[in-house]
Amino acid sequence: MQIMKLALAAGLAAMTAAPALAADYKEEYKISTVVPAPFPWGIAAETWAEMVGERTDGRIKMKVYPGAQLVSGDQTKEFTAMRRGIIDMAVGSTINWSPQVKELNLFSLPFLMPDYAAIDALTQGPVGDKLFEILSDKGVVPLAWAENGFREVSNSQKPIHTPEDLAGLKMRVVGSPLFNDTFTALGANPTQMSWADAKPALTTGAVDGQENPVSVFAVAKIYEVGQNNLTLWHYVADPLIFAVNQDVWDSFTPEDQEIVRQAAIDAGAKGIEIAREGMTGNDKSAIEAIEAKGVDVVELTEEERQAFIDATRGVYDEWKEKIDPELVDMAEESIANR
Ligand code: X2X
Repeated sequence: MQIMKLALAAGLAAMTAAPALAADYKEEYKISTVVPAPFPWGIAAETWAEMVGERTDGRIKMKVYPGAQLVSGDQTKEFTAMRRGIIDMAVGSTINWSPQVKELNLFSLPFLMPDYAAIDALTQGPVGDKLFEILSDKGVVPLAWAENGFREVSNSQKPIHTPEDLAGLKMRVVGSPLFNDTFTALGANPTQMSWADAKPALTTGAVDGQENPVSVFAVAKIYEVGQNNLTLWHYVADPLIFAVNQDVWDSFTPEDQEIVRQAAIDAGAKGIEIAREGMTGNDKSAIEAIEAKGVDVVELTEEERQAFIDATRGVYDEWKEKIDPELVDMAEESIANR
């Protein structure tokens, strides 16, 4: 009898603990991204969802909705939608959230980050902490970083070695007026457009060129729509941020919050690794694969790159003021000490 009572008590305790809490959870949590797997960005988001599913024994089910479809394809509305709870979570580019979070324009300051170590010095240092504080004050819970990548410039007209080569080219850009200013300073003719509209515009020749990481250029097969010139100028890079709407976050138990956070960190690390694959040191296979598609890939000399830095210096100074001079100082210091 005593044993039965104990067994019954233990059974009741087991029944009330996990399932009662899980009952408050939604059937599905929607993660917004712009691109799906096999883009590194989509893989990062998928990995997050998988890890959370496994580590919570299915208590939290997350699903990736690519193409910014939860905001009708307008990627610059993603942050607002997440803040308002129209979408639950996102793995989003700093570029796409910069219209609402001006400090995220930091990563789009032309030629701020010379190499991958510089990106890491920002996201993994005091600048990253500060940006997460700013996001937290805006009703979302930032968890971890991943990476879209260094954005390189392509076009259908000619190899680009100097700012003069960009003169008059119609360029598709996205996200922030900072991009308009940068390309205007270089003599190009920039036009803002979503990712959904970009490939059609390249296909019809409505625009001559675009800028995106090599991984996006390759997976989206941008070389198939006449973009046979690609210049590796590393002018900006867009990290990705994993974040969750505040109310959704608050609805999770502390234990599950920890799982969701750690999974974002782990998925982010994997995403960064994939985003950089074939891009560095002895392994340039990602770039060689593009060359094999008939793309003329230009790597700028230090001198050539300097000409672009000089031509965009005024834009950098002007936007440093707009973004937050102290934050940009902190970023410059983190990069100098990397
Ligand atoms: O639209 C783009 O260029 C993309 C896919 O890189 C972003 O979402 C910033």
